Amino acid sequence: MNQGAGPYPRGMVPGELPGGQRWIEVPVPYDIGPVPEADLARFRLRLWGEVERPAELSWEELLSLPQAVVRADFHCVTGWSVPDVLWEGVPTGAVAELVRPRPGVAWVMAHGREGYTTNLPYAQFLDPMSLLAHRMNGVPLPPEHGYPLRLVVPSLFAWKSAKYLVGLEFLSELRRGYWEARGYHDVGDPWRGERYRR
Ligand SMILES: Nc1nc2c(c(=O)[nH]1)N[C@H]1C(S)=C(S)[C@@H](COP(=O)(O)O)O[C@H]1N2
Ligand SMILES: [Mo]
Repeated sequence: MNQGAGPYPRGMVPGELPGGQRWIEVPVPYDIGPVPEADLARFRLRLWGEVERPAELSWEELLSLPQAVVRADFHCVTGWSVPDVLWEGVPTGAVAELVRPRPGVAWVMAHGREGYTTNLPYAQFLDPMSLLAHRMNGVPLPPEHGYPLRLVVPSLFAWKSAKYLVGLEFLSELRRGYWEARGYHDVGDPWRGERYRR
């Protein structure tokens, strides 16, 4: 099962199902509110917090950053997993290079346009599979899956993949996002069964 090397099993072998999960074909949209309107001309991604160079990126500036393609299984804490989702966008490492997080950064808070937030460890934010996706399965992100931009962190449960992404806040101390404040796990590694806090 967990075939990752070292003390922290990554479990990123495609087609392997974490415990307690079952396969379904397409992701079920989950939202805390109505799908927010989006206007690319007015789009801004704010990058702030414990960073050397805070930034605010327009849509064009975002697209001018390095681009990557990731194929990964998508695991939802409610028990479904979708195999082989194709995501295209900016690798999170390119974002970090741009803003230069300070040495003490340990967490990232992702902000969605409708007010959704989720915290994740900086290490998982920086996972080579993590990206700021603007395309899903070969087309622009469908509205209900986060148009125009979403954070995608395949190494963690799907609630960490914030849709309608408008902000990334770099933190040295733990602060909890929407579901984490309601008892969900601060890390959320599906391969470790990190669903809720004890
Ligand atoms: N902005 C925003 N992002 C969000 C959510 C949300 O309500 N708002 N729900 C999360 C939850 S709980 C899950 S399981 C996944 C579901 O992704 P999907 O809607 O693309 O299937 O999105 C996550 N990202
Ligand atoms: Mo969820």
